Amino acid sequence: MGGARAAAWVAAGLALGAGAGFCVYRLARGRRRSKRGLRSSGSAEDLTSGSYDNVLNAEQLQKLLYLLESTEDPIITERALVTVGNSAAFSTNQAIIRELGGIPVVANKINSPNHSIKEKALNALNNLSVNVENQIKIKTFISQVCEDVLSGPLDSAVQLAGLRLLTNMMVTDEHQHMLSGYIADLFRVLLTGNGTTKVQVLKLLVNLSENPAMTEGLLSAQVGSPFLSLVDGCVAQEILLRVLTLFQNINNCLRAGGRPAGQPPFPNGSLFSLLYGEECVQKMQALVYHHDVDVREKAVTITSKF
Ligand SMILES: *[C@@H]1O[C@H](CO)[C@@H](O)[C@H](O)[C@H]1NC(C)=O
Ligand SMILES: *[C@@H]1O[C@H](CO)[C@@H](O)[C@H](O)[C@H]1NC(C)=O
Ligand SMILES: *[C@@H]1O[C@H](CO)[C@@H](O)[C@H](O)[C@H]1NC(C)=O
Ligand SMILES: *[C@@H]1O[C@H](CO)[C@@H](O)[C@H](O)[C@H]1NC(C)=O
Ligand SMILES: CC(=O)N[C@H]1CO[C@H](CO)[C@@H](O)[C@@H]1O
Repeated sequence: MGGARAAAWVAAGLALGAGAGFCVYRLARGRRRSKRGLRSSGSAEDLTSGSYDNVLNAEQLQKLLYLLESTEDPIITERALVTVGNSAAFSTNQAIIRELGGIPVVANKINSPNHSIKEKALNALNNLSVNVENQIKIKTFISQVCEDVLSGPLDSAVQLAGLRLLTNMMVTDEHQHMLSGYIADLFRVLLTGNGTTKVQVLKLLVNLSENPAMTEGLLSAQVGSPFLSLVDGCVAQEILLRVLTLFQNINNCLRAGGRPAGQPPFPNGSLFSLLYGEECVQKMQALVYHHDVDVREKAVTITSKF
């Protein structure tokens, strides 16, 4: 029995508690021993170590999902979510988990008040989301993920996990419109978050900016003048380059839409008024002399089209 299978059996055994479960647990450990030699580790390490080989079959996945649905124990919930997440790194399992009705079971755990469980549920959904059909099921929960990401503690593991999930969900145009109501909030997290958070929000915004249907929503977002602090030579390259790409994509969409910059008028403090304002023009011209060649090239492309 592979480690992952053992882990699921152990999880099921823990949940069932009494006789049968215990036998399952013994079985799992016994097989493990015979395969890999004597090990002193018990069930807990097996489930959380991530060292097992991810070959749960449908029956075992079903047990795991049942466990997830029925247990009240936060530690078992967390471990079951991690095991589902690891299993979902494999495309066959992504389909099996969906077919077993597992996506809502996992997604319901993002309601947990326990941040550790919330994060593990988001991580598992993240792995499950690399599948078009799964995305259709997961999109039901997008608004809730947005609420969690945007109102949750800044730079927290939950926030990052949620941002990664949203990024995965938006790699095609299909579900992007669902973020329309949250764009100003995303910019707020962009401006207040630390470097890791900034990069993750920018991945998402850069993807949205490729979609002409999102251009107006992006340009009208009230971001405020602090946004311009990101258009600056001293900003880390991985952030600066993404900000420039965002600008470039918006430019391209505006031109492709046959709408000259300046139309329609967006209010003061909007992304539009900042990107196309005098201060930004000056900052962009300074970036033409930046030490990084990629930054220079993007700045040249952008300023040549002002
Ligand atoms: C949250 O869950 C973890 C295990 O996943 C547990 O250790 C912790 O005590 C839980 N916190 C609360 C407040 O229940
Ligand atoms: C998700 O999949 C990746 C591999 O694609 C794996 O490294 C990770 O541990 C998996 N699990 C979770 C919970 O994210
Ligand atoms: C951002 O904050 C998180 C959580 O405190 C931390 O793990 C991460 O390393 C921080 N990133 C940077 C670039 O400081
Ligand atoms: C925008 O703000 C500037 C000052 O920052 C002000 O001079 C200008 O009148 C404002 N424009 C509008 C349309 O409110
Ligand atoms: C970072 C990221 O997810 N980028 C994606 C943005 O969207 C395009 C398709 O429009 C993908 O190819 C990228 O991988």
